[in-house]
Amino acid sequence: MRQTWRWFGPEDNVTLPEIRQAGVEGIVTALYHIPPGDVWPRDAIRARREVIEAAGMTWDVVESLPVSEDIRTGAPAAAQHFAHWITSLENLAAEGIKIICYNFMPVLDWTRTDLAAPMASGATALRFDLVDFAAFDLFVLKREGAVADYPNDVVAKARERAEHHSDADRARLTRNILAGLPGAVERWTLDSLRERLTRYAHIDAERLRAHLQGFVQAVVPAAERLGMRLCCHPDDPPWPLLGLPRIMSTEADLNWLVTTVPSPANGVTFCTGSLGARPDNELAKMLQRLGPHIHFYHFRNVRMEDGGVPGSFHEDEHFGGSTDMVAVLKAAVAEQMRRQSEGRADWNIPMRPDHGQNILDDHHRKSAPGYPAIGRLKGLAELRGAMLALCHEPPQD
Ligand SMILES: [Mn+2]
Repeated sequence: MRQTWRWFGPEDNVTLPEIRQAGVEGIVTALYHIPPGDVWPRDAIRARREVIEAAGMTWDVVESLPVSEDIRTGAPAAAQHFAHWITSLENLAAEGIKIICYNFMPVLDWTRTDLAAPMASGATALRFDLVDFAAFDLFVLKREGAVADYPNDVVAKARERAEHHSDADRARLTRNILAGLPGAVERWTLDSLRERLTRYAHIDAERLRAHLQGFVQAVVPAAERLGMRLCCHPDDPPWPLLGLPRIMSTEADLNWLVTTVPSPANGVTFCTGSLGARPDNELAKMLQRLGPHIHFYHFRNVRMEDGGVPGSFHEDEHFGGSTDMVAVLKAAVAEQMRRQSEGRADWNIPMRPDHGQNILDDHHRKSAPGYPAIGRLKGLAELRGAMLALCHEPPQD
């Protein structure tokens, strides 16, 4: 597997020379300043590629080429945005970038209630507390009908917690949850979130799936012609939130995607962190079965705290948590060997350590939530050791 690392561009406090020192081969990045729906110009792609190559690495994966809310909601602008997305693919392919990660999560990209939950070791980690989330939904956002989305005991606990919330508690919880919205958190208010939610008032899972199907039908033929591999990232966390449908949460969901438009260009990002928050996702077995359709790995481990769907969880160390990471890596190595034996050109699937806990100097350095330098370096180093051991062939004597 090819060892890659997510870089948020020139604004990222973790620099390219530092990433190179972590033993990274390839970079995963995006042109974050271009709004969803707009074309990525070829000269901007080239400039970014050249910065990465000057630092001794290659731009291996785009994460993400954003899918606009107009596409997800089936708004009139969707057809034009399909065309723009395809033009961006053409420009990326012309610069030699062939693996494109995207997601189809309505409104929220990812959701946590605590961005620095203390761990027993002294590390801090991202955490999702279902009671806190319900307290936000029911008593801060005050979403209509929200009470039906939570078990009775969760509603009771959320009510009790909300009664003891100070203004500062409510503000912190709101900020943490809004951090998963695309763009700067300062842009978002409860009213703008409510406005976004109303756009989905008549969109259920079936309707959203139809919009995803329309999207892949439009873009996959272009990607195939360009020799590219598209990979949809699963939902994080993998269940509906705030009444919004989510359709990339389970093995059945991922299978539906890859079979609805069968093509080597229509695949998935196998994110063990997102998928691992559900006990019914058996990751190593899922990887074996979905193997031929996986174009990108995110290796991360979560600890399910109650095993519920929805439930509470936190981001554990890469070899801690509820997922048997060695079993996952064994399955990934088997898929690599299978592709090599078939003569597939795409056997060297890029992987990246997806998130890390804040450890050591991470506590003093501002980085994107979940993306500290040292916590990820530790994760990558552990994953690299395990991958090398699993691929090692003893010398013949
Ligand atoms: Mn991921």
